[in-house]
Amino acid sequence: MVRVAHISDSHLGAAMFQLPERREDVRICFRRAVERALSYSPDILVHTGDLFDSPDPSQVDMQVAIEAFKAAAKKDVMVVVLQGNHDLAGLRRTASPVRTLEQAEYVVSTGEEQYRIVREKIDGQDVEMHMLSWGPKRTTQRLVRESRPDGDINLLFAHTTATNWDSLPLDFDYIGEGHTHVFQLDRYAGIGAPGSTAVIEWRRELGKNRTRQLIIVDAERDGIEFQTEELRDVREFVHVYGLDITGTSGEMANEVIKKKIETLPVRSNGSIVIIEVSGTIDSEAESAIKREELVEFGRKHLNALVVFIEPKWNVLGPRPVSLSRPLDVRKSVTEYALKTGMNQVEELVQLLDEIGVG
Ligand SMILES: [Mn+2]
Repeated sequence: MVRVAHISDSHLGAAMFQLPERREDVRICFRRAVERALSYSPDILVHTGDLFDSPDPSQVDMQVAIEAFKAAAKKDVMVVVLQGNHDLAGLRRTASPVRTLEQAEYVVSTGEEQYRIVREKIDGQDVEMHMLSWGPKRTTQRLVRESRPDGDINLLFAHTTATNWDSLPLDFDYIGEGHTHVFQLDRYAGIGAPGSTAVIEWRRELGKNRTRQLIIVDAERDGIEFQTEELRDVREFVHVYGLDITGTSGEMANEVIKKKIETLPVRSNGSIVIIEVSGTIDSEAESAIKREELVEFGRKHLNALVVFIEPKWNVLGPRPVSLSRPLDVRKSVTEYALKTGMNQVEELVQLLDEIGVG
């Protein structure tokens, strides 16, 4: 049996909302993910790219990666790391920090190439690993399409395959990819994406049914089995969505948001609170919304590290719209309605017909 532990997208160096605390959280999340992965005693630990948030990581982040992979080597775990779009500067024209780790023999990667095949004898089986780092979309798709594995156990690891899962080649026992930051696993097809090891960009990772997981793959000649373990962020996130301020005045909107903050549970110190506010208001109301004051109130009231109000509302109101044919009333009204995001355009046009304008 060959056991693979699959993680991805750690983005060491990333700091949400420019918070230094977050930079440290991301490191802790990565360390924990590797620790959890090693606790399953895998033969291979694969990180499918974006280990670093930038191609020029800090010394500290480099050291964090080195320590984690040294711990893996101590347990005789082979470490495979792909180069992601964040790890690479200008597509292989300059060295990737993953390449630096590879040259120091902490990890196995794709070197100067985008695609590389490595064969290993594990537990008496010929294991063929096809590794695919980040590259141009069409090249990536072609490399996936043309891959011809020929081992007892065949694995494809990609930062992204840039291919729909139902169009991926069937001759691999497991295809593991990264890049999406959200966990997804097709146990029957043998295709998985663990998601990131921390919350990096909350708009991608937070939300209903979105998780980040460690994927453990047990591959044998005659079949494959999976285990998963959720990788929870070390920081608590409170994510509020669906707060609607349609039709309120600015003052009322402030009240609505403040009330919502007051109903939120005060949790552990230092949580990150994100409140998405939606609806349609006029521009006067919008300019009366006191975002800074609300954020400050929320931070104190909830003992939060940060409160972020995401303005997802639409604004109605006077705005310059130039019309192509001002004398064509019907056309102008339709254009105006479309450009200002008015609802019920069709009804409006029908009404114009009925009253004989057009
Ligand atoms: Mn990424």
